[in-house]
Amino acid sequence: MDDFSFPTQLPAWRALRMHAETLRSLHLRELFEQDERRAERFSGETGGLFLDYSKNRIQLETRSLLVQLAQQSGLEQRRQAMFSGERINNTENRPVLHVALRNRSNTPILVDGRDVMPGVNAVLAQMRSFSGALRSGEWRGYTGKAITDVVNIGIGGSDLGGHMVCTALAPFADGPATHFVSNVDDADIAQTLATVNPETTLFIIASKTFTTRETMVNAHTARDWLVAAAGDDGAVEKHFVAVSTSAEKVQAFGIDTDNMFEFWDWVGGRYSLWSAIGLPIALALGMDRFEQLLDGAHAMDQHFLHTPMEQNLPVILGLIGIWYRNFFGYASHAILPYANDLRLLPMFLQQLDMESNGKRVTRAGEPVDYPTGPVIWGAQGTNGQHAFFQLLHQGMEDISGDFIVAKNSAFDLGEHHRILVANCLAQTEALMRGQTEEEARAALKAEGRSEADIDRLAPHKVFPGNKPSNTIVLDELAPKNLGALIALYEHKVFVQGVIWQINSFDQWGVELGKQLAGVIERELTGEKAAGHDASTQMLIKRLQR
Ligand code: G6Q
Repeated sequence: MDDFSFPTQLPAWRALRMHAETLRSLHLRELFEQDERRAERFSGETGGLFLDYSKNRIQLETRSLLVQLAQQSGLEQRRQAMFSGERINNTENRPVLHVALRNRSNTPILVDGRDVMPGVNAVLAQMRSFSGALRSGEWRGYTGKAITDVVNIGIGGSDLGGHMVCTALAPFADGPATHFVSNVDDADIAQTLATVNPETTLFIIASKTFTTRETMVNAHTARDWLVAAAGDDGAVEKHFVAVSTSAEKVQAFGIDTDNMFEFWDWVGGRYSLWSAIGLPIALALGMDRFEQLLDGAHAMDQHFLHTPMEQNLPVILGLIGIWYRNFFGYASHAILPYANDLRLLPMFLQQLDMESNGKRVTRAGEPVDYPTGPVIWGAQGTNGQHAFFQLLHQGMEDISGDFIVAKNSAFDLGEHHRILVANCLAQTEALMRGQTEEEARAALKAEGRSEADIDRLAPHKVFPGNKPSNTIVLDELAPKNLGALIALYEHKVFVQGVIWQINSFDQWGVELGKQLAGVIERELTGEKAAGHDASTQMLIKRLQR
């Protein structure tokens, strides 16, 4: 399986390089003019998601060459390897099985000859019974009151997914209010604790390892706060639960393992919202809706597994990303949800994509000589239009984007939703078409400007256009299609990692800073600082208290 040839040596890569030359000079306007069936040729649908990728700098030949690249890269085999529990995370020697967490068909998935599904199902059952008890008021705090607020304490993968989904599905929430504390900055926990009541608050300590410094410090602060209010630590068992792979560490912290939700080392942090890390989602929305989220992701998994590549949406999105990154030199990709409740999606996808594919050696450890993961960033529309869209339209960077919009709104207040949708479509069209100097002049003339004004202003009103985007349309923003949307991106990232021949499932880059922080933390308390560069040394001195 692991015979590493660089993608740049594959025949399809060479063919794509030549093909890119013919497309470089073609404007998207021309591509639309040349083919009146372009929109239908370059769009597809699955699981309540419609993808229009026709506003990309591609032709039919591009798609078929990109699919050949995927085939020559061994995508089918590696996809099979992931779904069947092989240890594809080779540097940590682990399988990668977030797909097992939402394997609603319940077919066995074996790791070392043992089916993981009974364990997955047992934790789902535990989540169902706990969320039922808490939401119904049967589970009570230390003074006998029902729980009204849930504070999730976790960071990175143990924070972003749950936080994003709870925000995205807020209109469906009918349980306790959820809060997310992640930053070690005391401003985060202090401001959250100021809004909740110890008698009615449940803390979820979410940490795969149960050693993450930020999470442990926040967890201890929360525990002290509760114990101070309750008068003794007997209250802890009613107000603290843990989600972790380590029963010993959970116990050492003082949380009863009866109140612990297990997950497994084959779930990567940034892929873990489908596990008990999703407990805040189940508490806020109910277990039925959490399972709808899983259903949507499972449907996307099946689509990814079984659909021919040319119609396979995660494959297509991944390949288009490769096309711009490696053949046109685009360095960044924007995530632009036209749905206010999806405002945390750019941040979530930033971790998913950048932590997975921000790599510089192949799975075998050989340095790559081609660009890998792009910078992922973005914000919700229409807000972004009034902030950074200027650079998308007229700046010197080439940036591709994904626009995500729902057909229906959960609120349906008058004209709001129509205006939102109109802006989304207008932006993709404007980015694609641009505005020629001739058009700019005609528009100025129509405004009644003088010839001198027209000469002066026209250059500023030229938009080059030819800026590519994908548009993803959801029927509505609901648990099932949100599950499908997240899984779509997970598999897109997987596809790209396979083509770049990197390990998308480790994150060694996070470690170096962690180690150094431990040393500096001691030095800030007064221990003599040594072995730093002059800049760091000076700053330690300045920040010592
Ligand atoms: C995700 C990363 C990282 C991780 C956090 C929290 O893929 O590994 O973001 O989730 O560092 O780790 P713990 O869950 O172990 O506290």
